[in-house]
Amino acid sequence: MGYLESSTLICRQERGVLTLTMNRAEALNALTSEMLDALIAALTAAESDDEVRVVVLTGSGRGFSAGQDLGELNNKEGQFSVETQLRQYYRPLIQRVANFAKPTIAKINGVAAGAGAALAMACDFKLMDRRARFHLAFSQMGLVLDSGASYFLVHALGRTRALELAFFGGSLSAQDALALGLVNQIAEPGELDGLTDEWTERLVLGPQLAFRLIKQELRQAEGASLGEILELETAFQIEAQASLDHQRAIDAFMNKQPNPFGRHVTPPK
Ligand code: LHQ
Repeated sequence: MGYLESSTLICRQERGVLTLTMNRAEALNALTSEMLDALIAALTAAESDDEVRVVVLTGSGRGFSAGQDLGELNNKEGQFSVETQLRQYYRPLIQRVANFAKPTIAKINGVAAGAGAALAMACDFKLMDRRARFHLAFSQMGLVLDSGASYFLVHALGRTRALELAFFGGSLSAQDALALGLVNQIAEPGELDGLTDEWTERLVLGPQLAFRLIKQELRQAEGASLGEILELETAFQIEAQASLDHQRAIDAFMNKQPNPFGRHVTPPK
């Protein structure tokens, strides 16, 4: 299946991996409504496309995304308002990414600021170039957290750390983001492509049904009671146990063959 190209979003599909590259390098991929529309459209199409097993989100040039395009937002001639931007674009986009049925990777090649940082945090896995930074300067602009940033920060860090970062955080290095648990792994300069390929290969090989259901379990677990989660786990385990993927893994185990989904090891940090 082909993906509509927009000059502000490059869509490349290869061996089960759809890579979405935000493409306004001259503005550090600051998000315009055209780009936000293109992102939502591409993700909507990818969700029901069987040939897509993993989505990678990244930026062209030296930035991941500098967040909302401040020129567009403050263009008094235009019809943009904070409310329209948040309701019409960011809310559906962040929901779409956080609830996406397949694994997603934020390949953080450069600075991720404001809503650009929130967009990266909404992805399942975050791989970051050592020179990239999160720029969480919402309060520095006299603004509050938005685009899900308060949700992602408090769940990743707890209230005390989240408050500190949101009030005074400013710029956060990749090293600090790793130490705080905001990203999975850091790549040395020039090695982010290779690292991303390693992750996508493992995800493409893996059990797609189990991945989808595990994602839902963990999302639900963020807000549900233990009783509700035990019920959900039971329903999902019945479904997973009946899958061909489980049958293949069991057959391999019984016959002392290698696991069909490849190595199951935690990558070194
Ligand atoms: C930009 C931007 C940008 C336009 C760099 N817009 N052009 C969402 C929705 C609705 C309501 C309100 O809130 C939100 C949340 C948000 O996302 S608000 C926006 C949050 N983002 C920011 O506040 C980041 C603003 N940018 C910066 O502080 C710096 O550019 C950073 C620290 C990201 C990078 O600094 P440098 O590496 O020194 O690059 P630079 O500042 O020279 O930027 C390069 C170019 O990109 C420059 O254009 P120019 O024509 O002068 O070369 C910037 O104007 C442009 N750019 N961010 N958000």
